[in-house]
Amino acid sequence: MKATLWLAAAVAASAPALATAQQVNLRLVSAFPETATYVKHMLPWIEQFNKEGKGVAQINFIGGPKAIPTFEVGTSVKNGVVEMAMSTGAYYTNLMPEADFLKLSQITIAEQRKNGAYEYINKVWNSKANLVYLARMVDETPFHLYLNKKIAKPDLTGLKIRITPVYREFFQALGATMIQTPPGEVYTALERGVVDGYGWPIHGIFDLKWNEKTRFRVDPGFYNAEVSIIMNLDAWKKLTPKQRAFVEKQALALEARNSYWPKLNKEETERQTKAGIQAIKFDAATAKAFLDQAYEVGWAHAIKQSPEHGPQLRKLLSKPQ
Ligand code: 173
Repeated sequence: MKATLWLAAAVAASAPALATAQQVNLRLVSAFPETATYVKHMLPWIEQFNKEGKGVAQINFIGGPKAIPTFEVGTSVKNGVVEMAMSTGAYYTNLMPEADFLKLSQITIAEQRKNGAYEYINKVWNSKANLVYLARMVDETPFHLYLNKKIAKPDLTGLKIRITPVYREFFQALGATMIQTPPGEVYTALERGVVDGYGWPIHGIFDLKWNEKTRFRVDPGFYNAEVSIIMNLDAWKKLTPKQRAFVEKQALALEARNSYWPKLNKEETERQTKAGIQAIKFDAATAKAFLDQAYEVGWAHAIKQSPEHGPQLRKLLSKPQ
């Protein structure tokens, strides 16, 4: 809370949200540390946004969790402390449980825009959290369980695992003891032996040097990592039609960069092998049961948390049968 208040004062002094009627300045924070792959991926997009948006709209990148702590980013955008953020829904489930459902999507954001999912997501994000869901900038990326102790089957009894809401129901079903931390605290938790492992996507474990403290990766991966740009709804409504069209165009341009992820994921898998991280692989039947269980517990929890939107989102986000 203190950090948020400090930032509120600092940003209020720095740049007014509405500079002129023609050009709007949008302050953006990242829920991920500044050394994360996601920030590296986003910065060239902001550069392009600002180059093409002269006289229309500009993004002012404020920084990462040092400015606003990871799990407070959603509230800060909801309340308009900043206009925009790059975050995953798991970090703002305090606003609405639906935030974390997007990890269960089995179709790409391009397909979600075609089948009505994107529109539905926006209805929920608008009405429940005062947010606009602008662009999904990470897609087609599985999560994995990384471990320092070997397991022979999907049983995490007696193991302490670092989680976020992404993994909670699944790892709990596998018997784990769980500790929630933001990304910025994973290294220390591993170093001190506070945890025996952690959940994270297939990419990015080198960004914060977790490879130094990681011995195993469990295959297969599960779900579909979601990282998106969200925006304060009031700030969105204040945009002129021209500004809105520009922001929408840039949102699509960011999503058009998503072909990057499958390529990176292949490289990162090889990099992990070279770094001595051993894959723990289950036989085909066990792997299938592992994946089925991940989605079953994920959707069961979603529908329990949101009887209104859970079933609809399940239909819209799942692979057509
Ligand atoms: O912190 C996390 O493990 C997490 O929830 C997440 C979600 C999407 C991308 C990367 C991490």
